[in-house]
Amino acid sequence: MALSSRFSSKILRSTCRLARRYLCSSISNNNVTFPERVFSGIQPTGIPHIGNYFGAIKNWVKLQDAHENVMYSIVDLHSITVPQDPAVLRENIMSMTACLLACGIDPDRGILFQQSQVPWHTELAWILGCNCSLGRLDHLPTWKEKSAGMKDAMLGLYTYPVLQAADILLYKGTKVPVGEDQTCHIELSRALAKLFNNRFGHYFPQPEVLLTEAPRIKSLRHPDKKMSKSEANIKSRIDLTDSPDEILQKVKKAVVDSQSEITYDEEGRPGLANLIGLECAITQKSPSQVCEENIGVMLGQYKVTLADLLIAELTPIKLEMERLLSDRHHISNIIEKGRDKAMEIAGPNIAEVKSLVGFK
Ligand code: AQP
Repeated sequence: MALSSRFSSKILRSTCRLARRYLCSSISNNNVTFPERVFSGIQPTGIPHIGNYFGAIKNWVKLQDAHENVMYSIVDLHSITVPQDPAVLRENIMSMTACLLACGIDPDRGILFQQSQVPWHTELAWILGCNCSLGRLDHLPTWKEKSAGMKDAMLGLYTYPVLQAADILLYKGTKVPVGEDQTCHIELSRALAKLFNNRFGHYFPQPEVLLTEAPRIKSLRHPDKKMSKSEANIKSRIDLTDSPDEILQKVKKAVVDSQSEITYDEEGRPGLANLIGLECAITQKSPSQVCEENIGVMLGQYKVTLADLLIAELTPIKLEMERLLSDRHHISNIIEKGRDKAMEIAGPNIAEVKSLVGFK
């Protein structure tokens, strides 16, 4: 009898707990609308190139005007999914911060912070990872591409999309500006948010992709591949710190076909299409407009005009970056303030997540 009454009161308690959880989740389902928050990140794996700039950073600056809550993270935890030299990584974090500031990211209007300084990204990644089947990660193209040439690919490289989901969800990010190649990762973030919500109560928003309009900038040496910080050949990319002469030389040497007139054909003439895409990214013209304006212009001459446009766009950024990097103390202060602001949002969120999971 005593046993059965203890048993029934235990059932009653757990039923109440379930009912409370259900009521809470249904209240949040019905009444909680998630405030809009834009979240994105960039890896400190080197000096940003014009692909990062036109594909992401320039758009981030615009988003500051259009949205009230924006958060941009220097995602150093992601960068160690491939080996990094500690001294170089330290330097890259400084230069990436300077670069974002020089491009126009304003730490007073949004939050600019270093991912590893907020310890809860990895904590939430673990919690989300415990709800994520291997099958969800196996097919992701970035994993397939990056691990393809590796003898022993590392676990971090495989699970980094889960960390990316944690980055966004830790702040209840609702809008994620990314290039098309990243959309499957945001899909994963949505799936992991849903799995968590179904199991523990409606807590996370479903983050949405904010597709960047800018084209994928291709390598200047291999126009079939995207421009990348980690490509060994520095002639394959134009870094934001390149001098005017370096820019001119790299554009002049960009791989194109042997025809000399200016026409736009992404598949047939990928090298030239990439260069025209760059002009469009700077001037907001359409490829057909660029071709019309360049009837009768020879390719060599077109390359020089494009280099001039790039030099005019990038030189003020380079100079501002140099100015900022001459006062490292100021940059460290900005990183510290960013951490504090990020922790103010992330702290209560991770506490609630832990409570929902049953850690407290
Ligand atoms: N070539 C590109 N064209 C357009 N957008 C690009 N992005 C990167 N390359 C191009 C966009 O830049 C943002 C930050 O990227 P990231 O540094 O976090 O990682 P990534 O995409 O892997 O860039 P990299 O340069 O290729 O770095 P590594 O070599 O370290 O992997 C993202 O929004 C990305 O879409």
